[in-house]
Formats: sequence, structure tokens, C-alpha cells
Amino acid sequence: MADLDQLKTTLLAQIDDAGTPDAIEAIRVAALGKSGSVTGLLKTLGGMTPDERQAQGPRIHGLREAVTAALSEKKVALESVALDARLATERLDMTLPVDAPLMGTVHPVSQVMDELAEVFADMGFAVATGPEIEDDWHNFTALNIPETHPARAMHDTFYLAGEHERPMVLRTHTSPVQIRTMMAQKPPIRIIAPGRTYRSDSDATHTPMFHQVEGLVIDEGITLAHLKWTLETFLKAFFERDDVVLRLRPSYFPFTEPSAEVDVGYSVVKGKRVIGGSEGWMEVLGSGMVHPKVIAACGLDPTEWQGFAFGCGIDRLAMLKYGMDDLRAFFDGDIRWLKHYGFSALDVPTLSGGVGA
Ligand code: 2U9
Repeated sequence: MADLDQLKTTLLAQIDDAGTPDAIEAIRVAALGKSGSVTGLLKTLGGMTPDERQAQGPRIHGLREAVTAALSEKKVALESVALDARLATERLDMTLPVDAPLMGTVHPVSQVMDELAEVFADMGFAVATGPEIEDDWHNFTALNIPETHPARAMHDTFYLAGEHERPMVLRTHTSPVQIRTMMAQKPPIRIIAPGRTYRSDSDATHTPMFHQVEGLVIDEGITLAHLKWTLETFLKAFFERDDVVLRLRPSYFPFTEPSAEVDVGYSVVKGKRVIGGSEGWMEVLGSGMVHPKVIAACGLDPTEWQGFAFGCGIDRLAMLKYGMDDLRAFFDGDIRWLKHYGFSALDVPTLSGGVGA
């Protein structure tokens, strides 16, 4: 059957010459489609005698297999060429100098974290970090929050599933970082612990993940006066105003005794509250003298070492300083919002240049 050999040679040559996936598809339809040339040959098998079928069947099926294999091989080769061509057009030269319109922006939360590190470094504080997945001892027990304490429920804790030696949680505050620092190094200690914290809470003013900064000082002879001076110096430098006024109100936290909530005076400018002056008061921080039980839990003698601690929300600090009013926008990843409120990666905050540069 010379026709069959001829057809095979023609089809394989056409496949070889095809230059696009569309050309391959056209050859497939013309050969293997409903009215295709190879399909036509397969149909003739039904009208053959058993002897003829035995002789021609393997040749016709062999033709179909050879054509199918050649089509598929050529298709893969053409697709790979097309992919290489597309990748070549999408290639980025990472060695090119930064082009301003292409550059991303620094998220306001990252910017404020850098500003906090700068302001506190100037007062001799180091930045400490720790795990976001914690055991309940570091997150609660060491902080004088025993199992039955209502604060455990108040924190709307995310517990991790599964069996663990100690129950594991997503840290509800950055306080376990200070616990770990007190256990790992001898006083004097001066640290801030900025980072992500988690509570099962979500509305216009709460997100399940939020950012906190806490501070801790442990030394000999530390008093409330050191706490007030530190917070006042921090807030004046952070908000870049000398007229920042603080008001300490008695409060309760299990990990500090005495405890104080810190209000900061604000003024109203063009209908917006800005920090400075004393037209009104808003709560910005929580603070207090570290509870002797917390100092003892970390293996230190509370008659020898005293200290103060404070905590506040970084997202709220960013909103107050940069005039944003919707907390949820912080976590939407909307490029327009980031372009508007983001900061240049090349403007690193410094005290000499202005921390909010
Ligand atoms: C150790 C000892 C004491 C950290 C503190 C607060 C007060 C506080 C809240 C403010 C707003 C958290 O983001 S917020 O909800 N924090 O009021 N935090 S004292 O006290 C510590 C921490 C660690 C070892």
C-alpha cells in the first residue's frame, strides 16, 4: 500500500514544517479529525476481509500512532519556544539602578517601627524580638496571669490545635519577648519589643493581627519618675513636638504594680485631632512598675532589681502621627493607599534628619 507510506511521509513533513501551535492543530484536524485522512483509512478496515484487515490493520494503526506522536512532540517544542520568547520580553535586569516610578514604598507600620527604634536607641534601648508562636507560660503564666485569671479570656487568645507539652498560642502581646530577655541576660536591661500580636477580635478599630511595641527597663533603684521621663521624651521625639503633655491615670494590669494608663493631650486642627496641647486627652499607652512576681518568675531577685514597662499599639501611633483614620486599610494591600501613605525606602528615619522624614 504505497498510498499509506506516501501519506505518512507527507504528514510527517508537514508536522516538521509547522511553525505555530495553530498550524499543528490544523494538521491534526486534517489527519485525525472526523473527516481526516488517517481517520478515513481507519474506516476502511470495517469493509475488509479478515485476511486484509490482519495485513492492513497494524499498518494503518501504526500510521495513526506515528502521526499522533509527531504532533505531540512538535506541539511541546513549539510551546517551549513560545514560553522562552514570552519570558525574554518579561525579563527584568536587576542590576539596573533603581528607577523611582518602579520603586515600592515602605508601609507606614514599618516606617513607625524604624522611627521607634531610632528614638529609643537614642535613650540607650536595644530592639528585642522573639517568636510569634508562644507557649502559655511565656505569654501568660510568667506575666502573673495564672490559668484562672480573667485576663486570659480577655485577650481573646488564638490557641494552636494539637498536643503540645505546654498549650501553644499566637502571642497576644510582645511581653513574652521581655520575659525571654530577662531570662537570657543579666540586668541592667533596656529594650523595646516591637512586632506582630494576635487577638481574635475584628471590627472597625480592631484587626486579628495588630502591631505592638512594648518597652522594659530593669535596673537598681528604678522608679515611676524614670517611667514618666522616658515616655515624655519618647512621645516628644516621636511626634516631633515640644508641647506634648502626659496625664497618668491609675489602672490595673496583672504584670505591673502600680499600673497607669497614659493619656496624651491633643489639639484640634482643621477638624482633626493632633498630638500636642491640652484641648482634650486621648489614651495612648499602658504602663507601670514591673510586678515583683514577674521579676521573680524570670529568676531575678525583686528586692535587688526593679523596673518599669509600657505598651502601646503601633498601628494607632501611625494613625495619630500620619492622620489616617481607617485601621483596616493598613492590611488591605491597596497599592493606591500604599502610594499615598507609604514612605520612600531611601529616606531612613534619623533623629538629626527628623524621624518622620
Ligand atoms: C514584662 C513586664 C511588664 C507591658 C505593658 C501595657 C502596660 C499595656 C496595652 C496598650 C495598648 C497593649 O496594644 S495594647 O492593647 N499594653 O497597657 N503593657 S504595661 O508590661 C510588661 C511587659 C513585659 C516582662
